[in-house]
Amino acid sequence: MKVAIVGASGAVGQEFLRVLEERNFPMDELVLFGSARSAGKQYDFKGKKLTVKELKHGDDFKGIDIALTSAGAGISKEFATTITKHGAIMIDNSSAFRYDDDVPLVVPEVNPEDSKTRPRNIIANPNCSTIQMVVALKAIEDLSQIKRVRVATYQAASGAGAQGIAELEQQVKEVAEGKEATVDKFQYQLAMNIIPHIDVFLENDYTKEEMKMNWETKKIMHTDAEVSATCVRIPVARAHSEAIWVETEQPLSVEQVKDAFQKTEGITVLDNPAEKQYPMPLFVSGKDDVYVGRIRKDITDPNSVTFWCVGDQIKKGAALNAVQIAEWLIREGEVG
Ligand code: 11C
Repeated sequence: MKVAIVGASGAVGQEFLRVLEERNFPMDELVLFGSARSAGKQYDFKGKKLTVKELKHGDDFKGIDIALTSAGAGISKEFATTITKHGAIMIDNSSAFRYDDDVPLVVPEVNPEDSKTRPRNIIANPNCSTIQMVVALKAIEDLSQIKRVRVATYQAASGAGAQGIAELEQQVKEVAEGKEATVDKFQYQLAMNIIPHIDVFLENDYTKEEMKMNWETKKIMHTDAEVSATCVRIPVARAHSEAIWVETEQPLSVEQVKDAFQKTEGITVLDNPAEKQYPMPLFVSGKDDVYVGRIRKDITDPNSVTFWCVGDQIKKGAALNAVQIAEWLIREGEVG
C-alpha cells in the first residue's frame, strides 16, 4: 500500500500526517507532494524525515494506491487526471468535485457504500461543517425520517487554513496590545468579533458555505430534506460548533435521540447541564469524535428536537474523514 499526500504543508496536509501515524494506517510507503514553495520541506513521520516533492504533471503517481489531496479546488481540478491515471484513488478534500454526479461524496458513518461507485477514481470529502452535522443527523434519520433542518454554525478560524489560525492569533496579540488588528484572510477583524459571512454570497442571499450544507446533506444522506443554515465565523482556533434544529416525520423523545447518539460510532454525548457538561470547542479540539449535548425538545414544534454539536474542523471535518474513507476501502477490499 502506497499513499500520497498532496498539499502536505497545509493545515489539513499536516493533519493527514498526524492522523495516519496516530491510527497506524496500514501502508508501506508515504509520499508527500506540495507546491514549488513547499518542495524540499521535511516532515517527521514515524521517526523518519519525509521530503516534499513538487507536484508536477507526469508519472509520479504510478504505483500510488491512495492519494489524499488538500491543496485547493483549482489544484485538484488541474491534477486529478495526473493523480488518478495510473489507478490511484483520489480522496479529495476540496470542493472541486463534490457536486459531480459521478463523484461520491462520503462520510463513512453515513454512506460508506457510495465509495464503491467511483467511475473517475475520485471520492470527495465533504465540507467540514456538513460532516459533523450529518454524523449526528444520520442517528436521527434512523429513528424517523428528517423533514427539515435548521442550523446556525459557529466556525473556527482553521476553516481558513493555517493562515486563518495564524491571523486570529496575531489579532488577539495586537488587540491586547491596543494596536490595530491586521486583517487579511477574513473580511473583518475576527478577534473580539464574529463575522456572519463565510465564502461568497449567492443569488438567494445565502452564502456558498450555507448552501454547501444544504447541497451536501442531500447528496450524502440521499434525502430531499432542506437544510437552512446561517454560517458564522467566531474567534476560536480549530473546532466548529453548531446549533441544530431537526424536524422529523414522527415526534421523537429526548431519550430516544440521546440513546441513538450514544449508540452511534463516532459520536460522544456530553449532556449533563446540571454539572455544566456540554461540548465546547476548547475541549473538542484534537478529538476524533463529533460531540453532542444540550439535547432537548424544540418548544416551538412537537416534531422537532434541537441540540448542540461540536467537531474538530481539521480532524473529523477534513483529514480524519478522508483517512476513514481510505480505511473503509481497504477493509472492503476496494484497494490494495
Ligand atoms: C470554513 N468550511 O470553515 C470552511 C472551510 O469547502 O472544504 C472548508 C471549505 C470547503 O471556512
